[in-house]
Amino acid sequence: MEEDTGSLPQKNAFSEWYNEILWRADIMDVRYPVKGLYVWYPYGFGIRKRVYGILRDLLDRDHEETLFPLLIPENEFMKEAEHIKGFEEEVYWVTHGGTTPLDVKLALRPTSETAIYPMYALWIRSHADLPIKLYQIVNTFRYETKHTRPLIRLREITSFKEAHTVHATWEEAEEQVREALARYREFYDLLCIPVLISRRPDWDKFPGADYTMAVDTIMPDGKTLQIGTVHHLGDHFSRTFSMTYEDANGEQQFCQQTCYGISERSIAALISMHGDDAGLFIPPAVAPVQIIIVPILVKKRTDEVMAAVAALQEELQCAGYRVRTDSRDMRPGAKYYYWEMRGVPIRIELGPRDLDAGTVTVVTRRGEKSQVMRSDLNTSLAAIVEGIKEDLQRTAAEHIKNHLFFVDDVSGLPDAVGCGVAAVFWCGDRGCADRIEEITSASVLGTDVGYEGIVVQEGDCIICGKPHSVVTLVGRSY
Ligand code: 5CA
Ligand code: ZN
Repeated sequence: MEEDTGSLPQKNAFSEWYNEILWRADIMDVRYPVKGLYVWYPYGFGIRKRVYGILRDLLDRDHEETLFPLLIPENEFMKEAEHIKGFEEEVYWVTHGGTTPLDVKLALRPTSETAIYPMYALWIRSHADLPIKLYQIVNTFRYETKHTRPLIRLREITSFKEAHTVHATWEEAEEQVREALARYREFYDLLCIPVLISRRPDWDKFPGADYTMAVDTIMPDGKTLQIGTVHHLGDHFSRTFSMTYEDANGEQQFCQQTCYGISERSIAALISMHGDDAGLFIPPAVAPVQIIIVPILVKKRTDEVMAAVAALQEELQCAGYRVRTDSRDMRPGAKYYYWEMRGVPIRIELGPRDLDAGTVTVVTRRGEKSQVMRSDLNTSLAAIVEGIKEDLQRTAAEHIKNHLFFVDDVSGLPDAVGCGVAAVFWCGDRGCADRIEEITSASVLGTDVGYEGIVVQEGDCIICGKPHSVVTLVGRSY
């Protein structure tokens, strides 16, 4: 790993901060010699492991995990017209096996509809086989032409969680969309990341979907990041892949489907939302190291302190914490700096003075310091962990509140969108949306907005004045 030299740019220079923290905090090495492909450092992968552990737990309640092949034959990939059109510029093709040209070209999956649905067609016979709710966590490939960025816009998405469900009726699929959104909300709650949910305009929906619901958050620079999507696929794919079931009356019906995905953008959001000028701040639930113990050593009493530190580490481990001791031969201050950069939520210092007083010194990543009786440590730590979670949630909620503006006059639109996200009334007309996008150089993100701060109501379209227009979000997005 790299030597720490110089300091982290301030977080308000977000783009520089983001690029630097990725290597300073051992998340990603961006020097891999293929554009859009990056390498996880083990520490970053440790965060990923816990974040995806939470996602798995949430889905495993009523989904099953599976694994489909990476390669998709051209003939399957080319079946669904809209889907092809949406992805044709982004697909990597495998054309040769060694020096032999392949009879059928193979696509590296950009997403797995066309890998999974031909198999679903074989599996589904009757209504008794439904619903199906499967997911996989895999790598997918997209030849992105927009500016690539680690964790945000990748050409190999390493951590693509995609769920694919099949239902008997359109309404049941719609219910699944709602459930998936609720599950995503729960996921991001656990990561202390507030989200804005909205229905993407028709021209921005997933290729082959009836409609797309998107989960966005607001990054430190006020730009939005789409950190999840849930698509109602209707029967678009089931018609092309002949996915039918026999209903209770013995008639063949087309299946109704949904799919929904989350990528390592969830980790980009985690890093960006909670980090500060000193580095990362990882919520305890997903921190690879939750507690770092730093022994304060004074020559004469080194052995005594080290013995107490070993006992403490053992005790905390037994209590279920992910804990490490930093016994490197370095100044304590340098160790503090090191672990703050990596976002460890709790530091415990233990030195001769603590020994004498029967205490330890607990310092949160926010810098709150307390002297805790060794005998009360377990109870105190539980409260401190809870306090950290609340702190992160509160700070993140503030951030969203401070970057979301109600705008009812066109003249206020550019400024609002320059700082964050604007909520405006929009009639649903494409021409008015184009005008909004022209004025702001931003995008209409969507309607049917789900965010507690927005009491959805009707008003006059900000462009044409048409009454009974609905709230829509406008923002610059990554
Ligand atoms: N098949 C559907 C649902 S699984 C699908 O592919 N939807 S998607 O295209 O919207 O992708 C799902 C999520 O993956 C997006 O919401 C976004 O958060 C993330 N994502 C999409 N493209 C990239 C990319 N190039 N790099 C990182 N994350 C991405
Ligand atoms: Zn209008």
